[in-house]
Amino acid sequence: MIERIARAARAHGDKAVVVPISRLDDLRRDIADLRRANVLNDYQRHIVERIYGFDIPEEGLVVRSIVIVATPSPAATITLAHRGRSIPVAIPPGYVGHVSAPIAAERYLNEALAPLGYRVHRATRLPHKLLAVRSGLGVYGRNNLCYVEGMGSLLNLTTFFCDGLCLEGTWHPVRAMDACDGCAACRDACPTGAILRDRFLIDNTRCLTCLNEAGREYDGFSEWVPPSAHHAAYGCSRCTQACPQNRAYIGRPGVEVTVAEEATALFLQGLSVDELPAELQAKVNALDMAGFLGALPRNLRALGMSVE
Ligand code: B12
Ligand code: SF4
Ligand code: SF4
Repeated sequence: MIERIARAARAHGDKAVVVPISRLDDLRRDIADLRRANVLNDYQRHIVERIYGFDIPEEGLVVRSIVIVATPSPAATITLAHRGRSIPVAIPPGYVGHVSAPIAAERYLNEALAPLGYRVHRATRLPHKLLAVRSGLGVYGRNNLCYVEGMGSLLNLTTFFCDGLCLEGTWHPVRAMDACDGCAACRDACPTGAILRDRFLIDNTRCLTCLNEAGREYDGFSEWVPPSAHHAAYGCSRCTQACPQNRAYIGRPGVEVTVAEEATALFLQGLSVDELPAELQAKVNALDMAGFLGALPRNLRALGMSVE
């Protein structure tokens, strides 16, 4: 089963590993240790207490293993026509495919496992990076992202519960890349000082992405965010781009989408995907950006574009 899963993932350009469900207890212990160490800020506490969830689905699947899949996520550019100019706006790696890749992976895994009588179900609330690192699929970088061989950190992670039995599943130490020793490229590049000198965990409340993924309920940015920090439709690519371990993957052909003047005006109004014309909906869906349309007016304003 393990080889079948790995092969199916490889055939789709992904990487996958499997661990026994008993590892869930080890994960819980990791998180409990982290909480006890008293190193989490309020947002990190919120993530480990409210976003993470370790419950096994009670119906439909006798869960025996966990499958972790890494899918490359390229950068994208959306070129917006605005006041007679064409303005290329970046969508950093990590967004394209964040909706479509898990759906594709669920489909190909279920197809590959069907002859064995096994299935997978999305496990959306597990700590993805920790699981990827513990399973040996990746390692942490100093920027707190997960690095997978052949992808750098330009990827999405998806986790699944599976009813197939996995007895092996090696468990690795929580470790950072050797390349991080003596390197500070990501910290130097971080526009908001989120990557700290004195501890490994970033200050995620200072991460630009935390601020610019927010929807229309947040109208502006705090005064401590330098205007020069803004460089993308949403998210941030500075620590990813600066990392020498990503050099081989940065600049690979990404997704390119162009948007006409009237459509740019609709983005600047912050309309939801259902309110957009069909042709624009298709472009939004190709970039998996439907969840971030509410963030666009504020973020595009920060890049110098405006409705008036
Ligand atoms: C909440 C969240 C955010 C928040 C908070 C991010 C954060 N770092 O906490 C915000 C909105 C800021 C965010 C931003 C981004 N995110 Co995000 N995010 C998540 C989410 C939902 C949870 C992250 C999390 O668990 N944080 C809590 C902390 C406590 O966990 P941790 O970062 O793993 O920290 C561990 C280590 O620090 C370790 N540790 C502690 N001390 C030490 C010491 C040493 C030496 C070592 C080695 C380890 C170590 O212990 C901690 C717990 O295990 C995950 C999806 C998921 N469900 O897991 C996606 C996820 C992590 N995000 C993802 C992405 C792509 C991004 C962005 C790159 C998007 C972008 N382009 O802007 C940025 C990157 C920011 C960054 N540098 O981390 C991807 C990561 C892909 C990858 N290569 O790792 C994920 C996995 C989503 C996905 N399904 O693919 N994100
Ligand atoms: S830039 Fe340097 S320190 Fe940061 S993640 Fe990459 S190798 Fe590690
Ligand atoms: S994503 Fe941007 S703001 Fe967040 S830690 Fe990386 S460089 Fe800093």
